[in-house]
Amino acid sequence: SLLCTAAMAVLAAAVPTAAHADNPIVQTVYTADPAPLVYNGRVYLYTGHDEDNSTYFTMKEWRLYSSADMVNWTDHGSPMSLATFSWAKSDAWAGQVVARNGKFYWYVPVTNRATGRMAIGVGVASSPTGPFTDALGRPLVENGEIDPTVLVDDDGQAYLYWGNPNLWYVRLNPDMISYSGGVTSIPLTTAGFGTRTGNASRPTLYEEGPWVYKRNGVYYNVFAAKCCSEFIGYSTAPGPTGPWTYRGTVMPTQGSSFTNHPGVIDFNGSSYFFYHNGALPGGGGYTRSVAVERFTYNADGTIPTINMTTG
Ligand code: FUB
Repeated sequence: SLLCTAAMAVLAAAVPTAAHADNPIVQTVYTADPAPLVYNGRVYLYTGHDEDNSTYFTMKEWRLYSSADMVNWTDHGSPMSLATFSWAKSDAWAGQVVARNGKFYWYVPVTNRATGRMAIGVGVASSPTGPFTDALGRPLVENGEIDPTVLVDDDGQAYLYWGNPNLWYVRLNPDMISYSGGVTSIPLTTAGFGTRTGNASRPTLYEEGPWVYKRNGVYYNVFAAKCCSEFIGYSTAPGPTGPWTYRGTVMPTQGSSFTNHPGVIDFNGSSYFFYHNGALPGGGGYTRSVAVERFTYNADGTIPTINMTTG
């Protein structure tokens, strides 16, 4: 398998700029939970923002970077924050943006002030760079769980998946901000999500951070496994709702962040795996940095083991 570190760019602060450097992609602030979107010949990289000197996931905004070549990156600042959602109290955690209907929908987990529980909100914009506004004025769905990912299938049916400690999905309507049918639990079987030992309440490796996509007819669910020295594992399925089969490790436990978080794209003929670690000075579990590795799928569609640029 080809594992090659893509040359990355240093990013200056708020002013769009372009320069050249290695991983981590962003070297001016701490970033986490990379969510790449390929749109109109560019990669848009949506991230969380860890505060300096943070001692928890005290995250108040999301940030955006983009590139046409995976080398030179533009800093687009913060197009969405907790303040976007009047009902959100805290915890601007891991989200994903999808393009549809000429709009861009940003699904994020935040704590609902009224209930104190994690809920999924939706930001919407007419440009990938925002500005994003609250599409609903309330959560799309709320069950105390986190980390939304969205797949729009070839037949137009969209699915929102999320969850920790469980894994859930709903079928989104074409408007992308409502859903039909109930909130459905995906069975966390060991065949589907691997075997975890030493934690009776969590028998499978699935922890959080699902990233669901379809490639060559195969549905992939790449996820953070086995807290709390997370590695990245993945499962595949013949359809969007399963049945899932655990396929093994994508990225071993490495680096100084005890979480990791996947984002996978194909762009300009290459495949890229985004993740986070603690590679910047002062970095660690609550001061993370997003990074990327170029990789090549095996001939049978399986994903090779991908190692971090260490940190
Ligand atoms: O960044 C806050 C949380 O940490 C995310 O929601 C999880 O995926 C983990 O990365």
